[in-house]
Amino acid sequence: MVQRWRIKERWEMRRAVLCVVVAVFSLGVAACGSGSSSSSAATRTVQVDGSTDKYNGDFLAYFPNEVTVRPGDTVSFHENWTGEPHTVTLGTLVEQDLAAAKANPNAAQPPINLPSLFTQPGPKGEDFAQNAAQPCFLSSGQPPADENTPCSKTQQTQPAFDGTQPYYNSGFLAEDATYSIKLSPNIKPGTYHYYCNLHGPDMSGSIVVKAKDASIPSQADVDKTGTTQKNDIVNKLLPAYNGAKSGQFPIPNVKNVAGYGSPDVQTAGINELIPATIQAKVGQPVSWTVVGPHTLSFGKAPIEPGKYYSKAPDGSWHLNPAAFAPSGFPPAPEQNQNTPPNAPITVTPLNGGSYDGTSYKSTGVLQSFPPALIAPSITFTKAGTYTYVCLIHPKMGGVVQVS
Ligand SMILES: [Cu+2]
Repeated sequence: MVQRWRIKERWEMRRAVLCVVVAVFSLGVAACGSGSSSSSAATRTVQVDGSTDKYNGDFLAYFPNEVTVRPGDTVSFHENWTGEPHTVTLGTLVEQDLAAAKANPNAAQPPINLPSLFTQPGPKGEDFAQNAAQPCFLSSGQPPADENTPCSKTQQTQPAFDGTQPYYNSGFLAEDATYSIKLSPNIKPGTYHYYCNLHGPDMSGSIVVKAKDASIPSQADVDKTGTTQKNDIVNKLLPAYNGAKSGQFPIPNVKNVAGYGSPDVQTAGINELIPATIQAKVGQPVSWTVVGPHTLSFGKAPIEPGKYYSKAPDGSWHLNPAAFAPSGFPPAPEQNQNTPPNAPITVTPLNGGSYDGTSYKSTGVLQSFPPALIAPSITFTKAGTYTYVCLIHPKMGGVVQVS
């Protein structure tokens, strides 16, 4: 379990520069205003992740993080694809995990005991874990412990959520997926928590079930609360973003970054190459300090950015290994899994050799999180304009102008 959590961490949890692990629990922002009190069943939609016009980024959050409904109503989740994979996972086992994490917010290893979206790296690299990536709705017992074993087909048929099921997992939410939870007419009023089984307690939310005849906020109110919560996060990240764009970084000797964040914001990241255009000279290496899980990929890539997953006919989800593998780059340095988050920042260089623009060249996925960052470099051997992208995060691209 310890190792498994670290895999999750490597994806996102330690993205912020100089971070101190601070657990952020949903704050339960109360939606107010007049809403529906009709006796017919209502649907309320929650956004998973999202975007902003201020920068290209991701949000490890649900907007809003609390939604109020009644027995018999439906909560719909809409996945806004930023390249960060998510689930909506709930049930009494999730409540236990979340309660344990909340009771011990400074734990180096949050006590998450349920399956996580990705496998541990094997000989073929990481892949989706089928016990977490495929839907699973249990009325008793535990999800399969084996990463390659999905729940049975009958367990993948979704019943109404009645609040007593131990495990109720959407599975991986692909681009633009809508996942709906119909609440049983018999569900007890109360608060039901859910989380993303990749990003853990930091990415969680709650469904507040009121009495059958209660009034609930309208969808417009729900949307407004969600937008306010998202804007609050954006406003917290903007100073770091603007600083980076003007060349100010908290780490010495950093000029170019691939991905960025702030130690004050655990639940969102900036997926940009800063600066967007790098001026370079023939024969002089260009290097990037990577923050997050990113690739730097030049030339004709095996996939379109963000489209690194696929569903097989048997319902299993898989990562595209070619998308994540290095090409014309040495393998990424091993990250020390036991580095405490508050250790001093280290930047490990990764020499990608030379490039003349004629081939596909990619770092492969670099899992580069504070405090252990990776800095790939390339030496361009010909003048010209070189465009490049990250294959995980759509719209994360840049240019190197070499003279
Ligand atoms: Cu990226």
